[in-house]
Amino acid sequence: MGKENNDGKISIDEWLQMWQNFNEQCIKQSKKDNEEPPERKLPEWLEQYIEYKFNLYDRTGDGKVDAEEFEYVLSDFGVPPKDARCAFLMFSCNNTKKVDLDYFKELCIDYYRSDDISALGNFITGKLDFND
Ligand SMILES: [Ca+2]
Repeated sequence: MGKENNDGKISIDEWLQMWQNFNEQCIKQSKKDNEEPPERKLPEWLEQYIEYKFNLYDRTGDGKVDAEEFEYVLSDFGVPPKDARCAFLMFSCNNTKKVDLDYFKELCIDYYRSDDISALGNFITGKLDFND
């Protein structure tokens, strides 16, 4: 898992290093086992973290996250309600997608593993500006 500094945040370098290590592990592993391609795999701790996040968002515990829940939880992280709502609309495809744990996982895989800046998973943090 990424090492934390005193500010409680993982630095970009640490984060990238962590993924590089993980990718190398996956590639080694998939060569050995002849398994599925490593692109969509997540480390065990991250799967657990995603479930934890999902449960955090799903305040009513009904197995899906709605815009109000998303907005409420993100406001704790300093994300403006307008941005949170907008991000929710993006990754829920205008509220046509039910944001349950399976879909949330898919989004997270996009977020963590995709280089595509337009991948919907990039919106799970509620951040709309990727330039900082
Ligand atoms: Ca809910």
